[in-house]
Amino acid sequence: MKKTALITGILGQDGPYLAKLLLEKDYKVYGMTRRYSLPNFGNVEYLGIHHDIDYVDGDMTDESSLMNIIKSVRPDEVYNLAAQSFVKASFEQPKFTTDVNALGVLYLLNAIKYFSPTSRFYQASTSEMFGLANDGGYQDENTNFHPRSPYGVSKVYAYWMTVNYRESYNMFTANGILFNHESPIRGIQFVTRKITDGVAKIKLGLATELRLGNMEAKRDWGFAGDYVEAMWLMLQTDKPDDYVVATGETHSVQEFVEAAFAAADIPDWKKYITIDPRFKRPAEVPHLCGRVDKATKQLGWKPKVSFAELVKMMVEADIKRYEMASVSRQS
Ligand code: NAP
Ligand code: F7E
Repeated sequence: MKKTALITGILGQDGPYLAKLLLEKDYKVYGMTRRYSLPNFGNVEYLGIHHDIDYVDGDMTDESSLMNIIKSVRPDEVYNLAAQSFVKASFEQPKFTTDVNALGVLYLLNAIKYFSPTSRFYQASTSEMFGLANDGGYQDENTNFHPRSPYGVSKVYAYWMTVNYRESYNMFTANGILFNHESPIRGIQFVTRKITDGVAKIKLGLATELRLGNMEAKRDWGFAGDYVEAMWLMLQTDKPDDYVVATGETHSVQEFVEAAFAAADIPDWKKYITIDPRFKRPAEVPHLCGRVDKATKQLGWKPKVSFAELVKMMVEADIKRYEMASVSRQS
């Protein structure tokens, strides 16, 4: 019998990478999609797996839809990746962010508790829960939470609900506390993809400027394709637990900009950058750097793609996208 997995957030960045990994491991993969006015299957098409996924309709804010899905699919594993995941937008839409990221997780945990209590559950927790907290420059499983945005706060609620259902009902629930991870299918609003897309346009003469906010913020950036493997490993253990997933290396936004311009062979990056206060946040997370010892020791997980390789991969993919679009316009 094939193992079955349900992935919420299947059409985002991580969903397609995780689905690809599970399909390679011979899982039957169900992907939950919400109602759309225009189909947005670009990321699953990019990874060539669109036709291998069984789509089911649901929304994290609609408890009955989650109950129906869990009742009918009864998956071996549930990966909850759905979220309003853009930190900046969470300041403008705090209630919506809370409905999806916090209450949505409660609904999903309840659906599992009532209709499929043996399903193993993965919650997409985040380094944004640490926010201002850092122990000597690093964050790990023992670091206190000090979230700095409605997004971070909503994820702290979901984190503790995931722990609470494990402790209260003996359910197999695990939190992956993932630090920033990126890829060629990262959403265009996030700073890494915004930079690599902007650099590609400048390289091809389609733009002359890139507008950014706080260039000093530091992040621990890894490759999404590596991180989904850690998600899967967390659900294969004998005992559920919570793990930090990171590279252990931190870089500023400015360092990412420099690396991206260098990867495209464009000298003098400074002349293309304009600081625009619209992209700054009411409260910032200044410094994230994860200590990944627990995941390495207990799961045998390590990141494979380096910072420089990640930047190059994303810049090259964006240049290729614009070149192909130009070829198809001409033909
Ligand atoms: P993403 O690209 O923003 O994808 C989020 C997905 O959630 C989208 O497919 C979106 O659907 C779906 N979604 C949003 N609201 C929903 C709702 N009400 N009901 C059902 N689905 C809904 O995020 P990601 O980068 O793949 O991240 C995956 C998860 O990991 C998220 O929970 C995120 O908060 C968390 N996380 C991400 C990072 C990171 O660096 N990427 C780090 C730590 C944690 P549409 O396609 O319809 O918009
Ligand atoms: O910002 C700064 C910005 O939006 C990174 C999500 O996946 O990772 C992500 O959250 C940094 C911040 O990601 C711009 O102020 C400067 O300091 O790419 P971001 P994020 O906020 O770190 C965590 C782990 C998640 O869980 C989230 O879901 O870059 N920054 N200038 C900018 N950021 C953006 N977006 N745009 C700018 O122009």
